[in-house]
Amino acid sequence: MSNQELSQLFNRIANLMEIKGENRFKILAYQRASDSIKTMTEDLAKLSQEDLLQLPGIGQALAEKIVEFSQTGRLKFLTKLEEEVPPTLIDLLNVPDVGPKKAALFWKSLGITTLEQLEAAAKSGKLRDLPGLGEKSESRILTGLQAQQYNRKRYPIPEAEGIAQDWKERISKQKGVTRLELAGSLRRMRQTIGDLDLVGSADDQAAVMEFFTSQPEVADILSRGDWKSSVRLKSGIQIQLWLQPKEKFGSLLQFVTGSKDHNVRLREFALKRGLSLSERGFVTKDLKEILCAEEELVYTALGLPFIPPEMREDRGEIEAAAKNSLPHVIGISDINSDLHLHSNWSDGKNSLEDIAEAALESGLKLIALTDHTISAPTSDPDDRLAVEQIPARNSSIRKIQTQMAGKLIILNGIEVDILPDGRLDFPDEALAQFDLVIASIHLEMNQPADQITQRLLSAIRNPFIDIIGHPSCRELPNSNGADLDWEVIFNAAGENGTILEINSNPLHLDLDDIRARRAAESGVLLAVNSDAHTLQAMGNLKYGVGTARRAWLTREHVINARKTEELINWLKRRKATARGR
Ligand code: DGT
Ligand code: CA
Repeated sequence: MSNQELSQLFNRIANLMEIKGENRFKILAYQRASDSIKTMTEDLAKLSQEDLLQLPGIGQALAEKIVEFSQTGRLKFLTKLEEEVPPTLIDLLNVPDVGPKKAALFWKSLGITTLEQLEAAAKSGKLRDLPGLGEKSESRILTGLQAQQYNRKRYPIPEAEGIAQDWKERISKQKGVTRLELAGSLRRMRQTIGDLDLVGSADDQAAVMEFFTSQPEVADILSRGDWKSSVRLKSGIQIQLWLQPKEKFGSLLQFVTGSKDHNVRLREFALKRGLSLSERGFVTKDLKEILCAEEELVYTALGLPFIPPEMREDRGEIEAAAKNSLPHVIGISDINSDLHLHSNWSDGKNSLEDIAEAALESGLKLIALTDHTISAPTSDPDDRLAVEQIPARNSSIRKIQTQMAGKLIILNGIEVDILPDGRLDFPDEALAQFDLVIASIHLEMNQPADQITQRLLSAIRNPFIDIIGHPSCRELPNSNGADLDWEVIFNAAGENGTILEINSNPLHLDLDDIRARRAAESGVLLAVNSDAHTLQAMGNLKYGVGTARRAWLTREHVINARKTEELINWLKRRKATARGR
């Protein structure tokens, strides 16, 4: 138990007491304690009750609670309070214009306990007639709620995936659970994840829901029912669990995988064919049910081929499926090369040997070792490769190429920096000796659109450059990256035959799905690379593949999903052109 946790706990108590309408002085005592604990330097968990009493603002009642919480991890007083006041009401206090009094009013007069219910009430005009409110106040609350939703934290895929897998395993082990799958944005491999969705089938749904909502990590139960429950964990992330009998599991999985827009379009498509579609199955015009135990059957019933989850964003996939012209998107097993890897010759953690072994083990046929050059902003200057070190690195690479001959093709590559003025930090003569050259921007990403577009264009037009690494330089979940004129970039990359990367680092996923699709439509060739600096990060390729699938890319569009001979011939032709200039 940290002081921070304790401070939050007292703040929570004060808020709940205020909503309940408790004595003002009692509330103030908790509020003050919460504030002062935040700034205390000694660890309160380690102090005895006597020592605690010496601290400013800590009286008998508070000292006892600190001791109880540090010894048991629980507080009976809070548990009781949470039975009296639904704890989800605290969320309402973050909405502009809503304080404890209004939260209490919404709860007591309209039965509102969650943000979702508050939004629904505001939308249907139910708040304006309450005492002390009005149309203006209602509209401010609605705007505030919508802004808040927009800002709600989103999680990088691996973090969300780790938590979801853990819960999937736990719930799967419960008695009578016959199916359990991850759905929602995680299954669609959206670039960031808002909340987690699990779907399943179980003999005793109520028992599984009881298990789900009573896990120790659960901070709040947002809703609870036999077929859908929603919780928020202490870490802040929310999880929804949806259950249906196994004969309806396919419909449920399809529905919860989403996206919402895809579902809306699919329902319209079904209606035109006389079928009403829901998460429970289809109903025909003469009220007969069609149940789908498997997800494929939902699409089959509509005369459609299966649509991969990553494509379900209402970006033309249903229309394409209806015409039987859905592209055959790439899968992870199509990726036979990784063209962006860092070793300990720059800021990577591993030796060339270890990387080669790991690549071989993961089934890759070809890798390019692409260490950073001198200007890359790694923390340590020793982590950058200078021109003078190239001969020594070349001979190390030759050694490993010989060792791996016949098993793994190893290309001697480099990742150069595109400097703020558009020049590269290695001269063309130095670049000419490499099998493969990536150029990337790492510094001064905030230049005006014109300038940074020109900067990237100079690299795209340089025949010694084969690939542009992480073209937008964005950092998820928040930054959008450089302000580039994308159409100009795509046209230039297409004309010059320069490859644009889909960087698979889950904090980049750059190009993103929409840009990658647009690039491919403009005739640009792409490469899905890991940009790994550790052996573990070599496994990130699956996230880049997820983005490529969301971008509707086929093997034709992705150079490292084509045969290795094709890749090598492509590079040979490019080098010949560069030398001929
Ligand atoms: P997220 O959580 O923001 O990353 O995105 P999703 O796609 O996981 O969305 P979420 O969690 O709000 O809902 C999960 C799925 O449930 C969604 O992908 C489709 C389905 N769904 C939710 N609400 C609706 C709705 O109003 N209509 C339809 N047709 N489907 C919905
Ligand atoms: Ca979700």
